[in-house]
Amino acid sequence: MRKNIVAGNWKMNKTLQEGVTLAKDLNEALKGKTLNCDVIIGTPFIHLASVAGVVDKNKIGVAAQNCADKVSGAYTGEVSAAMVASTGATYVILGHSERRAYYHETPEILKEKVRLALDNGLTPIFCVGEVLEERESGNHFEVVKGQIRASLFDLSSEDFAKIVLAYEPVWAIGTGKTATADQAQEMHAFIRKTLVEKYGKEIADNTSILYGGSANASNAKELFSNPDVDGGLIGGASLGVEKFLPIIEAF
Ligand code: 3PY
Repeated sequence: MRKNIVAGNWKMNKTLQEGVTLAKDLNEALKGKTLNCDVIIGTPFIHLASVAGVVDKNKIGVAAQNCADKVSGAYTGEVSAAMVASTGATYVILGHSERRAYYHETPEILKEKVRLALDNGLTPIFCVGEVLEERESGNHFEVVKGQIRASLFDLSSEDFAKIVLAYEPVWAIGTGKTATADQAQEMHAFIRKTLVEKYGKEIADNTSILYGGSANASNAKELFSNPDVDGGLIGGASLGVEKFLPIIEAF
C-alpha cells in the first residue's frame, strides 16, 4: 500500500547509549502529534532491539541497514534476516550505494537478501541510483531500471507489492548536493512507469518510492510535493531530532 514515509538512515553513527537516547527523544517529540507519514529509523544492528524496545511502534518503525544473504551458519560477522526480525525491527534497508560500492554487493547478492528479508516478514527498503558519470552520460534511467530488474523483477506480484523503493543518486549522497525536485520527480515517474510495465498500474501506483541523497529540512517540502515522491531516506539529517522532525513535518 502506497504510503508517505520518512526513514532515517543512521549509517555507522551513534554508540548504543546515544542511539537509544535519540530514539527516546524522537519518540517523545512525536507524542500527541498527528503525522501525515510513517516514520522509520534505520539503526546499526547493535541498536535494533533496544531501539525497538523504547519507541511507540504505532508511530516509529525500526529498520536494519543490511542483512545477510545466507540463512544461518558459519558466516562470521554476519546478521541474518531472521535475527533482524527477532529484534522487533520490521524493515531492512538493502542495496544502499555504500554497500554496493564498499562491500561489493552485486545484484545477485541483493536478490538473495531481498528473498530472505521477505521470507522473514521484513519489508525491504530497496535502494537504487546512478553515479555521476552515468548521469552525465545520460545513462541514469537505464542504470536504475537495470538495478531494479536485476534484483527485484523475479519477485511475484504479491511479493513485489511488499517492497519500498528508494531512489538515491550516488552523486547526492553525503556530498551536500541534492537532485532538484524536477530531477527527483523525473526519475521517480520513470521508476513508476518501469513498474507499470512489469507489474501493472495497480501495483506501481501502490509502491512507495522515497528520495534519498542530502535531503534535509530545507529541501524536504519541495521534494515531497512531487506526485511520485512518497517520502525520503534521510542520512545525516536523521541524526538529531531537531533536524529530523522538520523533515517528518514537511508532509
Ligand atoms: C544520504 O542522504 O546520505 C543517504 O545516503 C540516505 O540513505
